Amino acid sequence: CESEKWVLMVTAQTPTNIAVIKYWGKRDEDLILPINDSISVTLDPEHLCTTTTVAVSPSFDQDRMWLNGKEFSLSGGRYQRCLKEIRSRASGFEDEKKGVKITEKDWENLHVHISSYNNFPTAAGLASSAAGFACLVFSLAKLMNVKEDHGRLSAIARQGSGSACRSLYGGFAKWIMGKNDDGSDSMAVQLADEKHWDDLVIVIAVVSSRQKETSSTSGMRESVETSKLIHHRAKEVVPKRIVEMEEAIKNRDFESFAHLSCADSNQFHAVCMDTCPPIFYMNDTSHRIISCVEKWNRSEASPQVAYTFDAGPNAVLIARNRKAAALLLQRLLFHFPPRSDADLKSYVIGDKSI
Ligand code: 2P0
Repeated sequence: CESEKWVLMVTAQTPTNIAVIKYWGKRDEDLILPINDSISVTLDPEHLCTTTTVAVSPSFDQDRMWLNGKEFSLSGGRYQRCLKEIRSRASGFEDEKKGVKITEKDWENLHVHISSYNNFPTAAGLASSAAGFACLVFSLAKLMNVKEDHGRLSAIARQGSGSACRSLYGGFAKWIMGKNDDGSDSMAVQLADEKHWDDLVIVIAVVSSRQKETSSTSGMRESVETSKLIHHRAKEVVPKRIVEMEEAIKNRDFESFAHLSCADSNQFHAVCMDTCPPIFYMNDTSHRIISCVEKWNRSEASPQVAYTFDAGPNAVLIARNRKAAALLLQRLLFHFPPRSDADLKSYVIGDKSI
């Protein structure tokens, strides 16, 4: 490095994604290799996204990270693995005007500072490692001039958090579980871009902002160890659903999309119940939302809204179009009247136009 006075910076923004065919269960905990494929929809960047700035300078004496302005330890294995994978693929960089020259070898001794912000309250129970790791890997790859495609980068983000690999893409993404023991073929691909099915409106109803009692990582470990249903699901059910869901997305077939999303969410929660001891992510309000949507869908000629619940009680509701979304909000406000202004703010609308 010719000069000691420079700082190079890259900023990137990555939205979170919501699985409609769920990832639950690993076959390798260290490499984060799943037992089944999964499919997700990525939210608009304006909502539930992470913005990360990464910087490198010869004057930095160690790798450091800040999350929402607070320093955060980078010592965890998942962060270390992502940093190592990106560093090992770094290329040289030169900017004559700025007097910056970094050779491939220099990256081994240069340290990074990482600052990451979520545009949603971390306490809202929606904090997602998916957007965080996807953004970290993408911004570091840009900073270090890594010449890999999105698929390879997704395989690195996967080692931070499984669901993160799907957030490298907008629109719809599929995480292919892969067959190799080293994880080299376990990566995400884009099924359709964000323009393909832009009628859909995603409404997130925050049922509880409390931190979940069982983390996804330990929950899925316990399911793999104790549930019989999870193995039947991974082998017999999900492979067929993946094919059907890809077809539904390709054809913008909302009826099949809604049927598959709801069924898959319900089976994922059935697996949680089949775990010993059972894991309860949904609560009574979640169940009431399901009943409300099911009843409404059955009263119409075809479904208006799909629901899906992750490892928590919050409802992710996917309306077939803006009209259905407006009716959905009316119904939610009628059945679950807000008790305060704070409650009203909890209706997060995943579409800037409504
Ligand atoms: C998913 N979830 O497909 C599923 C559905 C929750 C329910 O991915 O251990 O935070 O970091 O790989 O990705 C949550 O699990 O777990 C998750 P790790 P992750 O979105």
